[in-house]
Amino acid sequence: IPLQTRTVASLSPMTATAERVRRAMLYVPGSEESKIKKSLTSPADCVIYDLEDSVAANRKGAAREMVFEALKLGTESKSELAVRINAVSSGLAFDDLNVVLQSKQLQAIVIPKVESAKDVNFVCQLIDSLAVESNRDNIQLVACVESALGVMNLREIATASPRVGALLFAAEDYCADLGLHRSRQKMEMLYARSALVTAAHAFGLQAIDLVCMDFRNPDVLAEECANGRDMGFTGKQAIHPNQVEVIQNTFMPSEEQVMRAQRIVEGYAASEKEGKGAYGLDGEAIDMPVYKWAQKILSRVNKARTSVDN
Ligand code: 1VU
Repeated sequence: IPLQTRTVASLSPMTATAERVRRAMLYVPGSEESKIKKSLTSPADCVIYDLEDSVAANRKGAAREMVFEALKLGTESKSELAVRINAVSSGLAFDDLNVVLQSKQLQAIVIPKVESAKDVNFVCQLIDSLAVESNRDNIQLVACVESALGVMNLREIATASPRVGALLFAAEDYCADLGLHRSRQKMEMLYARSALVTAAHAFGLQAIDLVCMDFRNPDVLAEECANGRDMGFTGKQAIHPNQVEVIQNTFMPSEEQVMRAQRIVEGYAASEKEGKGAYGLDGEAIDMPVYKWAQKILSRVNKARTSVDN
């Protein structure tokens, strides 16, 4: 399917375990039936049924059951099906996992407030002992880093288990932890977001950016998406269905970039045949780092294409 003939937002994330596409990850409160229903037809790459902050304390038990049922209904969904459990430190995570790991459809667990490898290991051990056997190998982890300690321990979190597929930055709790005011410019989080992106790329993981809380303002969303993409994030969290398409389109190389990358790769191969490591294209020097950039762009698009074909 030629990429140019479809909008990038229509690409499906269903693909091999290690190659899941996660540009837009939409939270759906696990205790709200109408939103769960709406999520079943969402084009989001990943739907995250939330058992944590969007669920009131007195609805936790009901939410677990509702999410379990929602996962069953998601069989036909094109989205990756994930559940955000409560933090390991909350004492609620075992009860969450005890229910959702009985699902054959669950594809990812989002672990909030991860501060060290121990949090990841706790969840891995429960997957190994409680998950339905036929689904056990399919379950990936998204580790949410939302504190100063989590940022300090990024390496051990990223490498805690091969199940970890993505690191996710959560701005609200990070700002609360450090007593920061979240600004539109986001300078107060620059170090933490850069550190997370760097750790993710160093260990071959995806990097998921913060939530745009101003969910009725398309300008702020577009600005945030471009900022996150330019920093190296590969996707972004969403809290409202109307954020999904903008996020998906931003976290995909543009057609212009893809065409340039194709020309760079072709030109580089030709120049190498002539024994040259650098050549000029449209007045700009193309050398090995630019060639690697072009390869990365094409590889990202090919992964998305593969996911469409599957
Ligand atoms: O048209 P309908 O009535 O059928 O549907 C509404 C609404 O139910 C639905 N909708 C959603 N469906 C699925 N997932 C969602 N997240 C979601 N949000 C809304 O879309 C239709 C239009 O909705 P609306 O514009 O009237 O929006 P509401 O006022 O109903 O809801 C706004 C909020 C922000 C409350 C809602 O979008 C929401 O609950 N979002 C998720 C919040 C969440 O999960 N927070 C925790 C994760 S974020 C985090 O922890 C970092 C701070």
